[in-house]
Formats: sequence, structure tokens, C-alpha cells
Amino acid sequence: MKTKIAIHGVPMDLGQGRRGVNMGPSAIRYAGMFDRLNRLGCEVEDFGDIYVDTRQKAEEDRSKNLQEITRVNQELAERISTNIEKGYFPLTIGGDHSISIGSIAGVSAHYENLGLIWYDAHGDLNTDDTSPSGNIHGMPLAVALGLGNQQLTNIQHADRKVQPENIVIIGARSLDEGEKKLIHELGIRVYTMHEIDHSGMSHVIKDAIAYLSSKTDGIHLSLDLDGLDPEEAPGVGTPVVGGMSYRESHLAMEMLAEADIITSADFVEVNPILDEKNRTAQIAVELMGSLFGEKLL
Ligand code: B3U
Ligand code: MN
Ligand code: MN
Repeated sequence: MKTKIAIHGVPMDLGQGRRGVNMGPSAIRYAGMFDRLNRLGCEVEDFGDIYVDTRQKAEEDRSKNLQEITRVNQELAERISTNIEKGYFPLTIGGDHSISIGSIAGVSAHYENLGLIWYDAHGDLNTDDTSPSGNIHGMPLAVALGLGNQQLTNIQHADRKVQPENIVIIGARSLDEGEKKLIHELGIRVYTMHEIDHSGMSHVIKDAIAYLSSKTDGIHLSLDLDGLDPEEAPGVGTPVVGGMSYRESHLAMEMLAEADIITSADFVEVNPILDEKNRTAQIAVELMGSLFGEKLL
């Protein structure tokens, strides 16, 4: 796949409670992202990092660090939107998952019917009413649906960025009660670890592609590294045992590459402080390789 890729780094750690995930973009670059994608024939341009003001302030109660997270996501959305107009595939590296609020807002205006693949141990469907933690990295999928804090849902435009029937969640194994309720109410398709164990990743991805591709005109992949099993990808802030394997994840990326349906992506939640020898960042880069068409033979 020959693609013009725009890299945006977002050293964001304000969406959750553990420091260090702000170093994710550096770790991913250090793991060889640029060369790997370049070798595949992609034209890669790295637009650098968006500044995140990490000065400590009085806590906002429901959605922690709301002001700065809003500002950064607004800027990310604008940069992504501009680069889509210039013909780039936007590839965003984090940083915690709150940055998907901006990346989805940035791509959403360019598609009539945006699809979304959420590869994650979590649903990220909390709102400020349901969140057990107040951490905004547990809310971006709800925000994309137009739910939750208005400051976040109004980024770029006030409409719902993605329709519930255009979303699939893959790898879920830690869902809060409020999230489960929303999934049932809105009819969001979720492939939990149960489906992956039962039917296999190959079947799950085939099904997800069949479900999404005919009704969407672009698909955003939001890949949270905690979707993988923490035995293999330990460098994440909220590890959940029993995750998707390294091999299943490569297969998923390879099948998406083959289907040629992904039009933008995020790789988030790499925390080098919690990692072992940059393994998780390395996996992120390898998965990017598979997503952009790298083959074993
Ligand atoms: N669902 C919990 C925990 C969580 C969400 N996303 C991550 N952790 N990475 C919450 O705080 O919303
Ligand atoms: Mn997440
Ligand atoms: Mn997660």
C-alpha cells in the first residue's frame, strides 16, 4: 500500500492517573516508526508533537484536566483536518486515549458515514456521569457519539461524529456498568474476548469488515495497546489480563491492510516508564507495519 502518511504526536498524560504515557510518542519514534513505514514505500511526514501544558492546577471534579484536554484535542483535530485536505493519511501517536477525541473530530467532517474500529480492553464509553475515575481516557468513544461533556463533544462541530451502527469494539474485557448499558441501548457491536476465543480473530475481523465496509466511506482505527495481553505488551497504564495476543493483533492488522479500508488511525497508551525495554512501543511500530502492508514473505 503506497500512502502519504502524516504523523502527529500527542504527548498527553492528563487523561488518566499515571505519568509516563506522555513519553509514548518518543518511544514509538525511537522504535523505528519512520524507517519502517518508509521502507514499505509510504511517504512519511512527521509533523512533530502538539504541546501539552502539564502544569498542575486545581482539580476539575468530574472530567479531570478538562480545559487542557479540550484545547489539545481542538488543535489536533484542526491539524488532522488540514492534512486530510492535503491528501495525507493521519496517523496519530499517543499519549493516552483521550487524544482520540481530537483525531476522530478531525477526520469526521471528511466522511459522510465514518466507521470506527476500537481495539481496546476497555469500552471508553464513560461520560462524566458514569465514569468511576473521572479520567477522560475512559470517555473518547462516548464523546465521538456526542455523549458526555459538551466542551468535548463540541470540538470541530456539535454533531455526533460517528453513528453507533458504524462502530465495532474489539477485545473488550473490562466494561463498567454504565458502558454495558450504553452498548445495549445503542446496539454497538462488541467482539469481546469471548467471541475472539470462541470464533478466532480471523472470523472476528472478517465479520467486522463485512459489517462496516458496505455502509461507511472511511474507517478510523483506534488502537489502544492495552487491547493486547499485558504479558506481551506490558507498557500500558491500565493492563487487563487475558488480552489479544501479539499474533492475533498482527493478523488483525494484516487483514485490515488486505481489505484496504482504513483511512486514519491512532496508536495510544504506550507508557515507556511501565514498559520493558521499549517492547510495547516496538509492538506498536510492528503493528503499524502490518497495517500498512508489511508481509512476512
Ligand atoms: N473504565 C475505566 C478504566 C479505563 C478506561 N480506559 C482505560 N481504563 N484505559 C474508566 O476509568 O473509565
Ligand atoms: Mn482506550
Ligand atoms: Mn484501554
